Amino acid sequence: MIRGAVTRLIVLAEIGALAAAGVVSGCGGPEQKTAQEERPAAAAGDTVALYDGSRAAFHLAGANAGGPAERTVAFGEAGKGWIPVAGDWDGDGFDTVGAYSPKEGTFRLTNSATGGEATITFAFGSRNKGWLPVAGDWDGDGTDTVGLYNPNSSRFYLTNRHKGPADIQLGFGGTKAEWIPLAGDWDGDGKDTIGLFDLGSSKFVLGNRLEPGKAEVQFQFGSRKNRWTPITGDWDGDGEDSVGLYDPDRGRFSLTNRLAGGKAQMRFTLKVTGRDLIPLSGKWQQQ
Ligand SMILES: [Ca+2]
Ligand SMILES: [Ca+2]
Ligand SMILES: [Ca+2]
Ligand SMILES: [Ca+2]
Repeated sequence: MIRGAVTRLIVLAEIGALAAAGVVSGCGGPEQKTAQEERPAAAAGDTVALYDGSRAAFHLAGANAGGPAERTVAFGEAGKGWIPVAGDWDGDGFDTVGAYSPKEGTFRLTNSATGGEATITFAFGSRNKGWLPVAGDWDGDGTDTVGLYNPNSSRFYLTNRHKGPADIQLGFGGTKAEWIPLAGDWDGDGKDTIGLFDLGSSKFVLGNRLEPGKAEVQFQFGSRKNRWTPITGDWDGDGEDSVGLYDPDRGRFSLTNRLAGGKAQMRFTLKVTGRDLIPLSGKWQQQ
């Protein structure tokens, strides 16, 4: 499931705190791994993707490991400034893509793993106000829906249907930081909630209830110098979402399975060419 809504405005640099470790592996056992075994296994949980808005192309990773994208899905129109989203819009267990046009205030979503025409289109939010999309299963019914975050008021507007108006509204985080909105199931109770990432401090601030108030989980992951782009997902498939960062200069993802600071557990580059790539994540249907 997705969730890191992201803007092109985000300029990012480098995390000094992350060690040069790739996927964490156990201590070396006696057996030698064959080349076959060393290939990344099909992912148990969510994997990353990169959206190229100039080509309206979503490049989906088959595993959270270095290499080329497993599949490229064409969806939407190129060069429109759309922001990508992903979610399980029909509750079949797999995430598919979508996009939000801040200019039009319109979501376009597809249930097809191969993209194509939008299955669901609806207006939501204010036009031209710079609102940012999120997606999640707010009511825990197994189907993801969308939401919007207004950076000017630090307010979320979430809907449980594939249309507006919002069923849930809440203020979260205040307006003093450069927040990027997030969503995920941080506590594994089957319901997604919201969170924020502060670009200026590389701090994640997450809530487990869709109510205004104090964040239950706060931690710094990555370096405050970097301004990398946040993403969220259940990388290990244990039912709880955690976070990650994307470094657009090096095209590198740094993911963790914990809601805490420290070293990334997975660090890899998804080999995709293109400029202004926006990261996202989901449980993609394997080919
Ligand atoms: Ca689906
Ligand atoms: Ca739902
Ligand atoms: Ca939850
Ligand atoms: Ca997890």
